[in-house]
Amino acid sequence: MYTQALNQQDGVATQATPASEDAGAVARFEARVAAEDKIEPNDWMPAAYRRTLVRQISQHAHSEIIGMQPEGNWITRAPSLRRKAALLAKVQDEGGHGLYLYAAAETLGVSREELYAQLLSGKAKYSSIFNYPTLTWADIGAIGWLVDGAAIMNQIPLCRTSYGPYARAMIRVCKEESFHQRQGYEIMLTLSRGTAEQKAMAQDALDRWWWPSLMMFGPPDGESQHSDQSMRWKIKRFTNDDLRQQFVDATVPQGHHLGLTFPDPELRFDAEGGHWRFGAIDWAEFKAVLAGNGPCNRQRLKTRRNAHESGAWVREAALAHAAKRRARAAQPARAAE
Ligand code: BYC
Repeated sequence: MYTQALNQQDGVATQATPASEDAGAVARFEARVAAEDKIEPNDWMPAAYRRTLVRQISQHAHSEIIGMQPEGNWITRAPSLRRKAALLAKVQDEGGHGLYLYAAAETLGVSREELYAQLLSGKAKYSSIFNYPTLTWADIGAIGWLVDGAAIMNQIPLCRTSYGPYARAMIRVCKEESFHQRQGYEIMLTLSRGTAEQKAMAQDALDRWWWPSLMMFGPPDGESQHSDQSMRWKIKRFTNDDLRQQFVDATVPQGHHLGLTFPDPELRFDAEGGHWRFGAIDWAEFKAVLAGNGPCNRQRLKTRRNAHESGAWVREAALAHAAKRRARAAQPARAAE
């Protein structure tokens, strides 16, 4: 049996390397993964598998929570009651996704407080895409269409990821993301078929969100430090470049249907390969955003920290309420003594 003790490594709580991580245990684990068995919280798993899952699931949870901000920015300015209701529901869904994912990470033995502390201190990563500003209403359409579209492309395969709680959380998340993608595309369709000014607004949003959306899939395969191992463990089911290409192939015809132009002069259909080929991604920009120097990194963290601090009374009240209920539940037992 492995020990439940957790230690600190790379800023992430990890299981101490257990004495029993012998070749036999590892081989049995690998055979289960190869047989598409789901690994469950109480099953034996290599410490590095646990660490990788905590890293990926918690970064994913942080992305959902930080991802509420760019769109939350437009709730009070949505152009109609219908748009406002849909956007409000979408932003609430993102909060819910964050909660499922934190709960999935907790099954690996890490506490939610620890994960929040990593986010608030700036130590933990979250998706690069949420460090860009939402300047116009069309950005809400572009986020739904492109950002949620990219998220679905990445997350549908995660419904088959080898860790059971993560895979199950992804099933519901993907259903909701698919609604988000459609509401975004419908905003883009309405704007593209509207006045010249509205169409120009949709084009401008596509121009600004296209390249950052492609960066969401992570560095090119040759530079992806975790992909090989994560693919072997069936945590990831496709590489970053494969998913990026699938996204481009699915999205370019949708953009053409809108009558919009992609901000990539090298974009062309390769009839032989059956793929849309695209130009070079600016990886220097991606690295700058990851290093904390994107247009909104500081603002996003500041807003999250403020929300955490100003929500302290809610957490205290919930704890006090739970303590009161526990005390009340214990009373009849004491009276009977
Ligand atoms: N942004 O070895 P790699 C959403 C990091 S939003 C920031 O390829 P891996 C939503 C990576 O963490 C999407 N960091 O890593 C939609 C690693 O750094 P560390 C959130 C990135 O893990 C609408 C380093 O670069 N989705 O759902 O094998 C509204 C090397 O990369 C990014 C998920 O999180 C990036 N774009 O592959 C609201 C999906 N890309 O950890 C919310 C689950 C890479 O060594 N995650 N990095 O310091 C995944 O599928 C994988 O973690 C990734 C990266 C494909 C993202």
